[in-house]
Amino acid sequence: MTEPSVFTRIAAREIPAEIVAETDRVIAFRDIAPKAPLHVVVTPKTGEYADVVALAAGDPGLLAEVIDVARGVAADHGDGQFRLIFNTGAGAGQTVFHVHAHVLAGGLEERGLV
Ligand code: DGP
Repeated sequence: MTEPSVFTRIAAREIPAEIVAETDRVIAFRDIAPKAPLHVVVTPKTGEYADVVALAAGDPGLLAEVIDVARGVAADHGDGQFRLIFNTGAGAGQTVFHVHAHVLAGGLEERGLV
């Protein structure tokens, strides 16, 4: 059996995080190293899908739920506009192989993110 990922452990409340939204299957928490005033990780609570390509193929409804939670976070904590990033593969900067979206909002232009 593989070790639970850091995100599975956050969802299980084994590792503390600033949780900002949650559904039965999805959790959203502030990134530990924020790249923008609003930087939230949105992820399924369980880690069977390593990346967004696997999630889209295996459970598109869960992917839609991740995106809807991201929408809600951006609406509740900003003006509803946001950048959504799924790093896919180590060469693209993915470090946690438990699919997750980065929600970035606020000050994106100043940071060269748009
Ligand atoms: P990625 O590079 O796309 O795999 O993004 C992983 C993100 O997860 C990275 O921006 C930092 C964040 N992260 C990793 N470990 C923790 C943690 O223990 N707590 C929180 N809040 N975020 C974490």
